[in-house]
Amino acid sequence: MFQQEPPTLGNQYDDDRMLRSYLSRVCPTEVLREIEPSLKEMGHLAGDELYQMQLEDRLNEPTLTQWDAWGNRIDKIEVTPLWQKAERIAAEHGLVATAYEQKHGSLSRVHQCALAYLFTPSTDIYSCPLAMTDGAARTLISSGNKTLIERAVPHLITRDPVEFWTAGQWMTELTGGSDVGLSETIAKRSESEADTYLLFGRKWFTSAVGAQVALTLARPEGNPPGGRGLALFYVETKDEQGRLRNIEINRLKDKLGTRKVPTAELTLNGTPARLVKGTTDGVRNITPLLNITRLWNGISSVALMRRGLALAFDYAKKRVAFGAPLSEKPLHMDTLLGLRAETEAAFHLAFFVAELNGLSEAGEISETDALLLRVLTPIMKLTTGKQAVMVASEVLESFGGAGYIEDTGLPVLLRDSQVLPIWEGTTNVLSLDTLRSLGIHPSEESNKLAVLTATTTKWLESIRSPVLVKAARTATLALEHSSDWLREVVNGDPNMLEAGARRFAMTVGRAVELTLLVRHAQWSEDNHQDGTVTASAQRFAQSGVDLIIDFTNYPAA
Ligand code: MFK
Repeated sequence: MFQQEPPTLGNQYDDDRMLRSYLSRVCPTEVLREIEPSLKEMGHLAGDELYQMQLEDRLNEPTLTQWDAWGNRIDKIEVTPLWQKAERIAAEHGLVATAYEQKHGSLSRVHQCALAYLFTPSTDIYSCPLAMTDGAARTLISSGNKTLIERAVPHLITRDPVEFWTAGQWMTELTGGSDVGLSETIAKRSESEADTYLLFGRKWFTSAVGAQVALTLARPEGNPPGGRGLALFYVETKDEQGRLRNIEINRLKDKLGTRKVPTAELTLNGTPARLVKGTTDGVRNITPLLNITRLWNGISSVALMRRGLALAFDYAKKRVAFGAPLSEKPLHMDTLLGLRAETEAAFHLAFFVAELNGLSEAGEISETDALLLRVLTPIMKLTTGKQAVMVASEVLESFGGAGYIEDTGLPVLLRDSQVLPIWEGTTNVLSLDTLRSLGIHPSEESNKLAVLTATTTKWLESIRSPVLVKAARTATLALEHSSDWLREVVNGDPNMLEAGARRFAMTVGRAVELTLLVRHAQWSEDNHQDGTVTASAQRFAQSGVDLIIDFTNYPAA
């Protein structure tokens, strides 16, 4: 009787031409030689032991036990076996630490992101607590708060699983996940403990609630409304006996995806907390955390896209229909190659933002690159998040009915991808952040976009291959159109500017992705006689780069 062979995974580093080719361009030979063993090891774990465990762990979910047998409120969260293992592996393999040990200067961040990219698809969004841990370490370091840096950072960046702490990020309240300035949590000075505040309020969406510490926002009594009236606080969630410090976990969220992540609603009932940096400007002070988690979001997007493709390409070799394996069917392969082009484009943007973070953290960033980092972070997050959902949906379809069946382990790819455009700033909120990062005000024309286009023009100077020259032209025209649109609307009807912000940000995102892809394709042709990236660039250039619509008036609903 017929038996279908399932898709399988090999070493996820060895099998990933895209990652290896990228690293061999950006890393000096010596650096690549030093980091490769760690990547091979993670690639092996991700394709073998962790992947098998992930399939076995499929039906497990975190549990919340609110009361013990004797009526004591305990609010104990237990995560699944996969997550327990993921925490240990993450610490030992330096999933956060690598970026802080700075063994390879600015490339340490690229190394860490490559590890995260390999680890993420086999650990059911354990990247969420890691992202927040990384973001909390970066935020505390940049706050200059010596006491908190000495107290917490060594735990957040250690490789010792016993000493390792994860961090939460408690921002969202019932008033809103986007308009954080509306937060209602109040901070009262403690009368008994110096330098301590007590927090009272309700946090409506706190991811990975098992963390030992959290960064959160609250309004010190008497402060004005809005984001400026909030302050950034550091919380240690448990006391020496392991009891929550005046925190009640009301319930776990019943989410579409990320089901392994214990996301909870909390009541803070006098939770002790310390100021991280001043008594105001909490929103501004928490932005280093947001920018790091947005980087992780982009890396997770490309990681899930790549996992889907690894399974789909493998399956295409094994699945026979209408007389031949799917891998010999032009239409099936054309579909997969389209997804590969999207993935490759997204990959280069996400890792370029990782490079910029690395330069910043190593203290080597130029003024231009610092500007690019600020502008491209929201653009990268919003562009790759959308691509991840599209690619995951198509990957499921490429399996036919099997892609819709839970115990293949495929549907989770789509469910988990769907969170990527939502959390850490929705597409629309990040489109507006893009305008904010460009310094756009109705009366003031920004030249920051010109800095970006000057940079992409420079990257494209050395393109010679005729196919790539044509693709580069598409990117350049899209960026020119973006600049023209912005110039046109910036001094006109503010509704036009806001209404077009998503199309503008997505166009810049896709155009920069194409530029980076073209640059890498030329390098691949020159150094490896490899035309695969060129094929992706050619295809991506014709897959909708310029999304701007030139309305003459603000369109009525
Ligand atoms: C898989 C990996 C991912 C892991 C995810 C972990 C799970 C976490 C689950 C969550 O979703 S946690 C919640 C995530 N929430 C958000 O991301 C909030 C989305 N909303 C925004 O980003 C809004 O734009 C924002 C809250 C920042 C707007 O608030 P305000 O009060 O209107 O801020 P305002 O006045 O625009 O900005 C305050 C200051 O911060 C300004 O600087 P100045 O004070 O100097 O003028 C801004 O320029 C600055 N700022 C804002 N965003 C910035 C920034 N600076 C740098 N980078 C940014 N991104």
